Amino acid sequence: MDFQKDSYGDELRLKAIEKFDLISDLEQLEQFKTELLGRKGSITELIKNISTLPSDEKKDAGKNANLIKIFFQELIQEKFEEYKSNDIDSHQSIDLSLPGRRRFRGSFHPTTVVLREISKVFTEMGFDSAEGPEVELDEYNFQKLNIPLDHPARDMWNTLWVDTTNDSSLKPLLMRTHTSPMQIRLMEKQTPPIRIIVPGKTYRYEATDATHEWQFCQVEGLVVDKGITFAHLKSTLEEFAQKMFGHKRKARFRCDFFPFVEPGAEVSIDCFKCDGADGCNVCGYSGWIEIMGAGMVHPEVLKGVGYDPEIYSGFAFGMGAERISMLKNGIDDVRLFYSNDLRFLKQFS
Ligand code: FA5
Repeated sequence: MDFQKDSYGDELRLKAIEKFDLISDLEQLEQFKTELLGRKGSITELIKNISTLPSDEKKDAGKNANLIKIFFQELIQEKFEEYKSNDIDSHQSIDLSLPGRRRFRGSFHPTTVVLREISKVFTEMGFDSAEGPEVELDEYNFQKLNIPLDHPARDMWNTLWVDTTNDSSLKPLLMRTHTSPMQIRLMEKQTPPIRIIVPGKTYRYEATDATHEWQFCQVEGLVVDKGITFAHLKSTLEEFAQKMFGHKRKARFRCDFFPFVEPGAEVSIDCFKCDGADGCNVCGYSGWIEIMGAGMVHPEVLKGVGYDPEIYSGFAFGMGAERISMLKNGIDDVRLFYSNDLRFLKQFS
């Protein structure tokens, strides 16, 4: 390539060539490439700096910097090829006495593990399984669940909205704050009897702490048929708690408010860390960890999907998958699930 002496970037080019000549292995070559062409590499910086030059110098400087970039890209590529072919050559004489290379084996993420366990328990009880959209309509996430536009209960779910201002034909969209919208989608499509679970991701605009993430998974459950009562709800969830956590853990039902159920309940399990005794940082010193909301499907919700509440009744529940895994595995911070620390994740392989 034709480089002008003392032109823009020439000093950098000469120094880089000197460095290149000293490279003796693939690792050094990789590092050289990053130092030169990486996001903060010296050639990248050289190109960025052109904008600070007087306008009459910019054109030549740009041309030169580009030539330097192409020159090194080609040089590095050639060297890579050279190393690759050497590597192939060296493999042609195989040393059979060498121990084999250990293959890195991946494993399921702890959330996947717990979602599978939860699904197994409910499948054994005769539940089907379905999935639904993570980007959801306001209509399904709130309105059809008995939460009209200005209802204060919306404050219970800090919402991440999808910006639809560029397209007036779009209805208000959001990242679903819970899996409950699937109750409506399923009931709109089917006639009872319904017995189904819906595992999936949910999103909330929430400050994180040991038990709160901004993105987590829930498993929704829905049962609708003639003659379904709160006793069915309680026995199903007690059966679930025993199968999931063993006979030692206690489940607690307390009244709670969710606009789409009546009556509503909050289900908690006694804390794995302090055994529900004195309380600890995991259970917020209450002795109990809340794992799900539940209740009898509200008659208004049943009417909304065209079911006659005089004929049909049902129950629903929504549980946090990570909270269940925390309880099962003694994990004391929900933020560990998605911080991508292999030391944590490998424990579940
Ligand atoms: C709901 O989301 C309701 N949809 C549940 C429901 C379904 C009630 C059907 C009645 C009938 P809630 O916001 O409490 O409720 O969340 C349910 C569960 O998700 C909680 O019990 C908890 O286990 C989990 N959860 C909630 N917020 C978080 C968070 N920020 N991080 C991790 N898990 C969470």
